[in-house]
Amino acid sequence: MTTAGADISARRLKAKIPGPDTGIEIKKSICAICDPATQCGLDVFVRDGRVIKVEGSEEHPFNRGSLCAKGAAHRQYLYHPDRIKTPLLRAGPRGSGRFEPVSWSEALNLTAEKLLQAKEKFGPESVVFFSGYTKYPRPFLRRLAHAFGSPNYCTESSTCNTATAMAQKLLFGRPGSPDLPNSQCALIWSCNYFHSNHGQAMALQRELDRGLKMIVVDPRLTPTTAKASLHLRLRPGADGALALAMARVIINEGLFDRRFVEDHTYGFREFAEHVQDYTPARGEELTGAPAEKIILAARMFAASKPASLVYSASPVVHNTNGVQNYRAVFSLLALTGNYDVRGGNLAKSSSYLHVAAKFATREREFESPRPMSEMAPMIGADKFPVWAEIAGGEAQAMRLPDQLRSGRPYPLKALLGFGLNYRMWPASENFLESWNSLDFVINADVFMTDSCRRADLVLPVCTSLERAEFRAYPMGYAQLCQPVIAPLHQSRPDVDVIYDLAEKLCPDDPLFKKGYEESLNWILEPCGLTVEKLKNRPEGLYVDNLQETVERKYMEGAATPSGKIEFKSMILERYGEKPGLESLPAYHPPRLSREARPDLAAEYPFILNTGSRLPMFLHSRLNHLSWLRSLRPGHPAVDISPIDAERLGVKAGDALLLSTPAGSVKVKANPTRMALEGVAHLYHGWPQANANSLLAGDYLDPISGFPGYKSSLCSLKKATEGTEGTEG
Ligand SMILES: Nc1nc2c(c(=O)[nH]1)N[C@H]1C(S)=C(S)[C@@H](COP(=O)(O)OP(=O)(O)OC[C@H]3O[C@@H](n4cnc5c(=O)[nH]c(N)nc54)[C@H](O)[C@@H]3O)O[C@H]1N2
Ligand SMILES: Nc1nc2c(c(=O)[nH]1)N[C@H]1C(S)=C(S)[C@@H](COP(=O)(O)OP(=O)(O)OC[C@H]3O[C@@H](n4cnc5c(=O)[nH]c(N)nc54)[C@H](O)[C@@H]3O)O[C@H]1N2
Ligand SMILES: [Mo]
Repeated sequence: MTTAGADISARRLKAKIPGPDTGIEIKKSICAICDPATQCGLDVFVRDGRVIKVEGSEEHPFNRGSLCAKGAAHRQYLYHPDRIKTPLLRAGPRGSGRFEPVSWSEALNLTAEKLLQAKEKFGPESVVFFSGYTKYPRPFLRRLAHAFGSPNYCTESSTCNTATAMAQKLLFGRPGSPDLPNSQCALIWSCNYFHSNHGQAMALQRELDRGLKMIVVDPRLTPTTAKASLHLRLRPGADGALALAMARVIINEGLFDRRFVEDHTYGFREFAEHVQDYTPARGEELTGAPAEKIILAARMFAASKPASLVYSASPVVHNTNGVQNYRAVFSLLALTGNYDVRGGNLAKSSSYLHVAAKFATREREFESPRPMSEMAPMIGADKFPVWAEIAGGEAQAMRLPDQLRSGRPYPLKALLGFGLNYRMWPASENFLESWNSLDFVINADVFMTDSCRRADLVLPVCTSLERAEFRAYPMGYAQLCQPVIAPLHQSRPDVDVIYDLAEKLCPDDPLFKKGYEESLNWILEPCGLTVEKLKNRPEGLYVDNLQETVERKYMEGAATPSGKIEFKSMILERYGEKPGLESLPAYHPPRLSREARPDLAAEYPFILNTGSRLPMFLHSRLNHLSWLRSLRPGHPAVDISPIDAERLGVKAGDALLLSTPAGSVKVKANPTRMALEGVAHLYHGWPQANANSLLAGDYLDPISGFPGYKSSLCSLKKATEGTEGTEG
């Protein structure tokens, strides 16, 4: 090469331009830092087996070239010094943090030995299989648990999405998703895509540009509320009261779809009576949203045809009356005949990992090799029978601490976790303490987390850039990414660990015997995709032969006991109208609220609301990255309204002691107009200020078992030198 040529190449290298001269290659992958409805296509720039840059893939239909701050921090995530480098076996007392490296074969043999020992002595149900927020290994982990004979496969979905699906199942029999491109008006009930899902945010923005009207229900001011035609600003947890007040306007003003209600619903008369208590004035009193706005919103929603409901996996159901509240909200779709119609919410079946991608797979059959009836009752079946009946065959992990402590209805002896984060549980420290009754705890994670430090055996797994994983996208797109670099250190993909364990735990399982790729081929057979086809298109492909959208499937009978859409749930009728389990969507204020506990409200005058998404963090998994921390300096912080800050006499960055009856943490004040007066918003996932140490372990919704993360009571006091929270 000439000197000039070498000079140009050096400049091209510095600019990270791919080509033979620079040795930089672009490889296709996906960003699995978020999961799974939020995964962006990635162009990964690789040189000498090292990732030197990441960009969003232009051609990817989900993110169309864009990438959020989290994805852009990929290199720091991948190469972080806290990555677990080898399997580690505890070498001191549990929790001492002393470990010694062991080989993978030792680690897997020991895991199998301990799990089989527990099975032999206490039955297969004594082994718990858990997956944290990571979704891609789930069908394989669930099959492993059930093939082993344990009904105790559980996941982070004990706090996310399942309760929202349950609310819809009780009402419609089958969940649906908003069909925004054909909608005139979207009622966005607690969703802030602009912070939680930038791919969906771009899609929503396209519809707003087209002229979609948007009503947003949210306690805070957010980028979504800023774009709304109407914003209903309610107190957290008051959703049911607001929805019932809107339903009353729609019914009493005759704005409902009479034909649809008469022909296809059950319990309308009782529902219409039930809502009469919720006058607009009472709605205002119970929720804080002005009566005239409640009337306006109801009229606007009912008058727009078709109209859809954008809902979330979490905030509404993170309340102690969450499922009932969302049932009341979804009833608005039923009242207005906007269920399972174009432009309303279309009932769809999930293709893979809860994504309705319009192609058929055998995921369900794969993950359930044995009927639940052949196994012991799952964890939580005693306390949350509705969950056990309709949640889809996962154990309710929020009951794990109690069953560990009591050994009832049967003892639990071993826990195999993939990305288990103990701070996800309310009363997190109590959950940790309950591990004392376990003979063996294994946790597989990317990073050496505090949960790993409490385990007996730690397994290093790799990130999406180092593994092959299959993803489905709602636009009928599918992708099987391939590793763009070899797994770092001795880390391995979760699924490889699962398949190796299957060889030892259920050696006769016909699909495990065939391996991961053949299993995928089996799962994908109905839609004609094969691993080979997918490998040839690492950037992903549109699937042929998508299923046609069929509307009004309820005409042939809804998947409910009555065969109709149920304002009054026949499933819940069987539970004897117990408080919280009423067959009509009853409203109960949050169990810890001024309304329910006036005795506590004087000492704890603020509403505590935890976990509203911040664009640069994701639960517990990114707060150790300095690039992302620099985007919100001074964190962990509590967001409060400037009015409250003034009353408390604090400025941005001042220390505050945030206390509840369950615990206290020290945080910085962050006065912001986004926060509603009287509400303290705290992000979750921080070791130094764990939001979930502030809640009691039984602060759960009686239908779903979901924790009331979004509404309880707290106090805020300016902290002086030496003030300490109770959780480190
Ligand atoms: N207070 C409060 N608590 C909440 C919420 C809230 O709003 N407020 N939200 C709830 C909701 S909706 C959710 S979804 C949960 C999420 O709860 P968590 O499961 O706690 O989520 P993360 O912290 O993202 O991930 C857990 C672990 O997975 C590890 N991990 C990352 N990638 C992989 C991988 O590929 N394989 C394996 N094996 N491990 C991996 C991470 O390093 C991390 O240690 O939190 C719930 N908790
Ligand atoms: N950056 C980032 N993105 C994420 C995540 C993350 O941790 N970080 N987590 C992912 C996961 S697991 C989930 S489940 C989704 C959640 O996704 P979203 O639901 O879109 O996000 P949130 O910020 O949790 O909640 C949306 C809005 O609900 C409001 N809200 C809070 N409490 C209540 C309430 O009681 N009633 C009503 N009506 N509204 C309330 C909040 O003010 C917030 O603006 O985000 C996903 N995306
Ligand atoms: Mo979630």
